[in-house]
Amino acid sequence: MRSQVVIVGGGPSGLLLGQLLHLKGIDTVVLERKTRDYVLRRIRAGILETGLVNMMREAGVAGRMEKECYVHHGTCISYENELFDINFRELIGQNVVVYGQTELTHDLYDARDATGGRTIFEVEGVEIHDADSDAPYVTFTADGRNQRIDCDFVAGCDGFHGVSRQTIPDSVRKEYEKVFPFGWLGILSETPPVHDELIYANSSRGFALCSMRNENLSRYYVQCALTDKIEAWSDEAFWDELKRRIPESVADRLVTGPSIEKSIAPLRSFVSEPMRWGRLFLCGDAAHIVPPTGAKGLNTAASDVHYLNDALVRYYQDKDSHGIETYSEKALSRVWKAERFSWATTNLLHRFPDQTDFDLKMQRAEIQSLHYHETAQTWFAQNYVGLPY
Ligand code: RFL
Ligand code: PHB
Repeated sequence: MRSQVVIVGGGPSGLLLGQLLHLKGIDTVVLERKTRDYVLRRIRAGILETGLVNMMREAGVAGRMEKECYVHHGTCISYENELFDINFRELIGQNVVVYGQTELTHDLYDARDATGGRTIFEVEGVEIHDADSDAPYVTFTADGRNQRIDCDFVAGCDGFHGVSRQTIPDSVRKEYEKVFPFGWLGILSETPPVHDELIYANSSRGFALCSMRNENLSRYYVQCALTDKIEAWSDEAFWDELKRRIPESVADRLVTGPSIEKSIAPLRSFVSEPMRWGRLFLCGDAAHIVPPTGAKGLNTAASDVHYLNDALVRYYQDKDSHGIETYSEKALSRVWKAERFSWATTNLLHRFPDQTDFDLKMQRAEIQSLHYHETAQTWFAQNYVGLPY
């Protein structure tokens, strides 16, 4: 088999790239380790930056999103009972939208089906060969057969646990990592959201987040210990803990109900450099991870897709390889800014096991600065809605 671009990973990065390339007449095959249902069952991101919304439009897959998304003009932060709003519209004239990653991935799979894009599910043993030559190829097993696809380029969109990053030799690759000493316990429940904007809460019992998917689907998180087991968290224990971490006025109107999904995610910051090795490009979680506090994971994956799509289109349409040569540098420049924002918001809003009284005073002062200083709010707003590509 032959394809111009082999995309390893059928998550949002791989699918969005495939769709954008298809519109420019560039042929792709997507290789996905899981089934489509499995990919669509993963509950992940909920907040999209304008840049990603615009890319969905450019890819011709924004129809349902335009109808069903919720525009948020700001977000709320709380510290114990103090609650304040950071109004993006007033500060910088921009917004974000609430539209689940599950829905976005669904739309991208539907579009891929409609355009006849080739996707091979349940592939095993993917290996990327000769990525540092002019003739790379990918081997894998699917339907019980060993298969090979020859290609011009490989896009490694296979997430943090994928094979693409590991294909880059240790002598070339450098990884930067910070593991936070806590996780997020998240639940999804068919209840109305407690507020019309998200609430990021810092409390003496730890961080909490009130988020949502639609008017009868809420997503809530509480900071938890890395040793916590999901079975030990009953729904009742979750709701009790959440109520204690958000302002009383908010807790009083919280509607609780049975969880329809419950999971624990560890928090880490991670970047692997470079993001290109010969004809292999890393995109999204394959190259970097952010703690979810800044809502940057999917959005940063999207900015990688933007740079890579641009590079490949210039290569095929204009025989110009400048975009390819500068992909890693351009993508990483934006990645590190998203890393910084996610790391800073994580430090600002969580309680750390070794935090001293001094550290707590610093955190408090920083939250007050965000509450009362327009410059601090503007910085937050610019980063939250997403820095320009
Ligand atoms: P994905 O989504 O992990 O997709 C990678 C795909 O590759 C497949 N794969 C392989 N396929 C073939 N061969 C192999 N060897 C393979 N190995 C893996 C996998 O099965 C999978 O289908 O990476 P991608 O596409 O780069 O997308 C990244 C986003 O999923 C991620 O950054 C976000 O979900 C992060 N994130 C958030 N991002 C935001 O921008 N806003 C948010 O509000 C937000 N909230 C979140 C989040 C992530 C969370 N968790 C659980 C980590 C909230 C949470 C709780
Ligand atoms: C979510 O709704 O899942 C969500 C929203 C904002 C975040 C992280 C996760 O910062």
